[in-house]
Amino acid sequence: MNIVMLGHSNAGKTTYIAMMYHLMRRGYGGFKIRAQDGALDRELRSAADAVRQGSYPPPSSRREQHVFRLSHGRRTVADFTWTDYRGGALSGRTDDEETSRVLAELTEADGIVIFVDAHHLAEDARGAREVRRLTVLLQRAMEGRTSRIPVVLAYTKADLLPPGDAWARATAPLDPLQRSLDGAAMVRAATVALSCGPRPAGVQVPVLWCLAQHLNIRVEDLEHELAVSRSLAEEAKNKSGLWNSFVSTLDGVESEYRKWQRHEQEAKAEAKELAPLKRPAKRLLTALEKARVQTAPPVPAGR
Ligand SMILES: Nc1nc2c(ncn2[C@@H]2O[C@H](COP(=O)(O)OP(=O)(O)O)[C@@H](O)[C@H]2O)c(=O)[nH]1
Ligand SMILES: [Mg+2]
Repeated sequence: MNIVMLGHSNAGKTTYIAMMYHLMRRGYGGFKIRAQDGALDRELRSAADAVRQGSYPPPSSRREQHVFRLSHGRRTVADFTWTDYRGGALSGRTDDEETSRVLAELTEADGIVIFVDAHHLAEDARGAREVRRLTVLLQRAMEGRTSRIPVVLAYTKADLLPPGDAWARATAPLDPLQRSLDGAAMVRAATVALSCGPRPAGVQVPVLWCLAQHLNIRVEDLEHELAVSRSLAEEAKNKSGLWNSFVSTLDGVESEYRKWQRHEQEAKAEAKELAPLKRPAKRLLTALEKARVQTAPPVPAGR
């Protein structure tokens, strides 16, 4: 599975990965995340140590893709990639090719985390213009989706926002995006306020929301597949019984029956593998909902 992280440069993406890794390496709700690659493990841990002391990573413009492993207890749940997408598609000077590339990436992703700099949005009127392009791109990508997807809208640098109406200024430009995410049939949306620094908050929500929802969606799809193949197998069997009285050769019908039976067996085997994770994933989503509400930006009146 692939989670795509999308946001303008300086939004806090690199910082987030380091902090997320630091916290998820210790675990949350029984789930843990580890990099199998030792060099990546060391790099992220030392970056996180620095961030926790208030020293942020230097800017970089590499397109990065990290491979992580999610586990629950001693069970490996899944390997996933975390893509730091920083194509020029978010800037005003973009061409059609770059736009199609980011649209394809978003359409194929299994989870999307959108990073917006809350402090910049609250303090600088230019921020609103910058996120408009993000909104349009995301709306287009969501229109093209045929399968369900978790999407997190993460407001970064929440620690820098003063009390008062700063949150209303920061969130107002993203109101159209928030509304369309909430209303999109294929999207399971969450909004979170993030602080990465000496006092981290909300950090586990983006990554775990994506992973737990993805697991949940897979379990639900499997249950549906199982029910469908079971009833089609049954139907094919009945049909063969009926045909039996008319024709003597039933090979074609029987193979139809066997085909659906095989589908059923396959779905059953995968469902059995996922079964022990069903409850932990549900519990995790409940815990995340609480963590999210505790850190969520105050919702402006009238929304
Ligand atoms: N106060 C505060 N500053 C942050 C936070 N996250 C990032 N920053 C600042 O934002 C800058 C850019 O962050 P970075 O992770 O490199 O952004 P990227 O370009 O999206 O990867 C950092 O150098 C920090 O100064 C945060 O949670 N709190
Ligand atoms: Mg970066």
